[in-house]
Amino acid sequence: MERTFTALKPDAVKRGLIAKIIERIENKGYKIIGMKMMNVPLELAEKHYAEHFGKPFYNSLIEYITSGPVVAMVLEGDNVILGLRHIVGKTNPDEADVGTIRGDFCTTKEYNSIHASDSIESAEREINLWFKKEELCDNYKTSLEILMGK
Ligand code: 3AN
Repeated sequence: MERTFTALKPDAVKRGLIAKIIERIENKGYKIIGMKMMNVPLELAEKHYAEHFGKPFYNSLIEYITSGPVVAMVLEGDNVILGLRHIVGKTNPDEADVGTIRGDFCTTKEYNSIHASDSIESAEREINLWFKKEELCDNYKTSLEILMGK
């Protein structure tokens, strides 16, 4: 069972898209084991986007992610890292398929509504960066898990 980190970015929160986006995640069958709404401290933003340091869009990326609340989550599921990236769609919403979150809800790379970890290594790093172990609720079964005897 894999885990990934995802965050609904400030544009998604401000536009009232929290429920619509989470509905897609839950409909797919991914289990939410951590969730919090928070303003992102500058230090956390810089650590999260460390790989983009020095790129032309770095400063605006940091400014944007710290500009309003985000909804941070940890999800669990079979191949959830790759599966969630498919639901999220390509970085550029103009190229993201219709039916994906970015394809359906946004129009710019800068404000592309949602972040999702892109590899096992990133997922582990980002989960540990954003959540304390005790903030994760991995002690319950979903109805699907109960049905499947898991
Ligand atoms: P993704 O979020 O699809 O994994 P990354 O990791 O390449 O994409 O980029 C992280 C974030 O940086 C993107 N979600 C987007 O908000 C922003 N970003 C990436 N490329 C650009 C760009 N060329 N111009 C402006 N913002 C960008």
